[in-house]
Amino acid sequence: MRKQITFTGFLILIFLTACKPKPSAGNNTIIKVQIEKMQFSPENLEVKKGDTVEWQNNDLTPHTVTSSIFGDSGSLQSGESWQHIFPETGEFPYNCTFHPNMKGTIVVK
Ligand SMILES: [Cu+2]
Repeated sequence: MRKQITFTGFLILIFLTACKPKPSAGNNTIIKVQIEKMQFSPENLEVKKGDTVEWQNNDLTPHTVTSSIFGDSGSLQSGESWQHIFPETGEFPYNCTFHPNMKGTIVVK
């Protein structure tokens, strides 16, 4: 009898573990920044905590999305895109390493 209860408990535990939602830093909202004509558009973007920002390079030349705070996309070729999730509030400036005058800021509220 005791053995059976333990086995039932074991099955319940497996069931609960399988049903547990997977932890995720993001909230599945994606906001796009277009890279066009040597500019980030919009240059200043306000998003909510947990949002994902996706940069899309619509220029023919490669660009980067580079920040000392949140990371570096590496070289984005024409048509390529890069995503980053912003789990914390704050102001996050970035630029393009190939064109230092290309600048943008993500404000996370
Ligand atoms: Cu650039």
